[in-house]
Amino acid sequence: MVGIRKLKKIWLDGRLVDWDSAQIHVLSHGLHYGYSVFEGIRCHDTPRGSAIFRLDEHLDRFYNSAKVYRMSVPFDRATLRQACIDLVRANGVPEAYLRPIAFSGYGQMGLDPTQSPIQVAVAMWEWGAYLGADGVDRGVRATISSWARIDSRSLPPQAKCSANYANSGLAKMEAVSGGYDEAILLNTQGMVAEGPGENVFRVKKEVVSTPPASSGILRGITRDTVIRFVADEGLVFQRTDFTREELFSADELFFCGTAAGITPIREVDGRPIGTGAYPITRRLQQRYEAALHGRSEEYASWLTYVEPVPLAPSISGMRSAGRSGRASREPKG
Ligand code: PPE
Repeated sequence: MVGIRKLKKIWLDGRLVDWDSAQIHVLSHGLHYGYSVFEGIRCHDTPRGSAIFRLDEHLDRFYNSAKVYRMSVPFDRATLRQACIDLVRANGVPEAYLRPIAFSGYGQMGLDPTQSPIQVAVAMWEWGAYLGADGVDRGVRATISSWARIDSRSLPPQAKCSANYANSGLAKMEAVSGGYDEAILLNTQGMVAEGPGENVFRVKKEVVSTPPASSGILRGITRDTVIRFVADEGLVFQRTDFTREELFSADELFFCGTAAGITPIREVDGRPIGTGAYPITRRLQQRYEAALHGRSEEYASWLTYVEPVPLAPSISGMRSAGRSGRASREPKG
C-alpha cells in the first residue's frame, strides 16, 4: 500500500543517498516517543525551472521547533538550505513536496531524548492537492471534531513536532469515518483552532479573519502568505477568535497549508457555507498560484530557484549571485 512514487534520492545525515537506502533503526528513539520536528515545503515549476516556496521561513520554523524541544540540529541552516536545493535538482522533479525532519535516533531508550543522537533527513515526493483537486475547485465538507486541539500547556502547537500529529490523526480519522473530507478542531476554550494539517480562514462581509496564534495553532506559512494577499487585495483583515456558530454564518471559509494550498470549505456539519460562490477565496487562490509558479513580480522574493540564475546580457561577465539567487535581485528586462 505505497502511494508514493519512488524518486531517486533522499538526503540523510549529510549526504544524498539512494531512495531505498534511506533506512533507520527500529529502535530510533523518535519513532517510540514522537520526538521529532519537521517541515513541509513545496517546490513548483516556473518559467525558470523549479522554485522552492518560502524556503527561508520554513527553515526558521524548523529551527524554532527544534529549540522548543531542546534539540540541537547537527547541521546548520546553510547546509539544510543547500540540501533542499540539491535534493530537488538530484531528483529532477520540478513539482514536489519536501520534508525536512530531525529526530532522536538510535542510541538510548527511555524518555530523555538527549541521550540519543539527532538524525536529520530531507525527503521529497510528488504530492497532489492534499484535499483533492476537486476540493480545491468545489470545496470540501468539514466537521467539527470531538477532539480538542492540543494546548500549549501540554504540547505546544507552534512547534511542528511529530507528536502533535497524533491529535491531528484522531481528528482526521473521525472526520473521514463520518463521511467528511476534513476536521476542524476547537481549542480547549471551545474556539475554532485549525484543521489537522491546515489553518482556517473565515470571510464575512468582505472582512477576512483567522484565529490568532494564541488560539493554539501552528503559525502557518501559507496563513502568513494569505494575510499578505488579503492586504494586497485591499481587504480588511482581522486576527480574531471565532466560535463554531461563526463558522456556520460565514460567507466563505477555507483551509490553507503547504499541502492543502487554499481549499474552500463548502459545508460544515451539513450546513452549506455562504452561497457556495467563493469570490474572495478565488481571488486569493489566483494570487497564490501566480506566486508559486513565478508569475508574480510582487512575490518573487519568496522563491528560491533550484537552477543557477542565468546571467542577463547587461551583466554578462559578472559572476552570478548564486544558484539560489532570487528573482527580485535580477535586473529587469
Ligand atoms: N496547521 C497544522 C496543524 C499543520 O500541520 C499545517 C501544515 C498548517 C497548519 C499549515 O502550515 P503551513 O504549511 O506552514 O502553511 N501541515 C503540513 C503537513 C501535512 C501532512 O499531512 O503531512 C503541510 O501542509 O505541509
